[in-house]
Amino acid sequence: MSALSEDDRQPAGNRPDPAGDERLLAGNGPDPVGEGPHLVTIGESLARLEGPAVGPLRHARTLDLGVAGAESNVAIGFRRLGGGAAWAGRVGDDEFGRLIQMTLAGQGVDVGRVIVDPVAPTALLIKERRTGRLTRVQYYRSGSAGSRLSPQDVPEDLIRRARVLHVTGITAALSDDAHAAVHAAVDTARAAGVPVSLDLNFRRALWTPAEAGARLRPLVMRSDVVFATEVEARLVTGGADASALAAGLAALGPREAIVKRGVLGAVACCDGDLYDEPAVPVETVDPVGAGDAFAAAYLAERVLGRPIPERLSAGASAGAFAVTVQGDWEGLPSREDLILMRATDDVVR
Ligand code: KDG
Repeated sequence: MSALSEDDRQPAGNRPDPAGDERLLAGNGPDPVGEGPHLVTIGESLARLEGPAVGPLRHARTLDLGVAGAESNVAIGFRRLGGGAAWAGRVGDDEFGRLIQMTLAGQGVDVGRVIVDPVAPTALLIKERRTGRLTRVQYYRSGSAGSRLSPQDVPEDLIRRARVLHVTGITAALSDDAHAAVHAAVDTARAAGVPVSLDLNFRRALWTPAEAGARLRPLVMRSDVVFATEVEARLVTGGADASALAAGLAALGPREAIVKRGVLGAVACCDGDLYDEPAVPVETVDPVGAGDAFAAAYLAERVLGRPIPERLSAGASAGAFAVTVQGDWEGLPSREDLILMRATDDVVR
């Protein structure tokens, strides 16, 4: 079952048009004039500080400054694959807020709907790569500008014209207002026939499993595409293994439920059919951002109407690229990169 038949359910304004798809495939071109971004996402982005090398942070003499944020990572990943993407959120009236806007704009993401909060600061995330495969994260985000996101901040007009709305459980965990903003964005998308994509993205530092389960389950029920790890899937459904969990998620409503399994790949339950996608073996430098990379590539292929196996394959390749590079989004692939990942010989270009 392809997204083309999915799109048959949508109002005419949201159906793919061949010219738009050409522009998407061309990659890195300007956003389609007058169409608005294909993907709209809303959430909190943070300034990111991390040591330059693997090891305890207390021994780092310097810290690298960058940008983090699950939703903005997806926007960048989708943009690198050629789609137009917009990120909406709140940042503080400070240097970190300006860094976030500048970085996303530099990656071609539409930041025209970002709100600069005059009172609250931009949030901060500190990353410690303890080993190549284990990263510890600490937040300084309580009371941040991003956590003050509210339903009034939702860019309804952009969402109505989009091909997909992407939201995550992180934003739903930040505050009651931010949770309401996620639902308001979903309301707008559903009313306009725009597919809703949800990554559960459970963060232990933000809420308990019970709280997360209670708030994420209704969001799953209102989504068309859901991404989760096995642990996250168990917050809202049951199942003996990843396939059963994917089926359990799909039984809550989404037509496409994807359970990501790290080095074991991913399984998906889409319109009742099960799919198994192996991971692409690579050397992991920093695992953070792999899930966002997967979602970005899956959604980029979905918007193009590609069949499920191609969406999953692109997601696995993008996830592999993400973990080979330090940083949450810096390693995200272009279309050309995606093809190279599947090359069987060493490639020099
Ligand atoms: O998925 C990666 C994100 O987790 C990271 O970029 C930062 O949004 C973030 C968070 O809250 O952990």
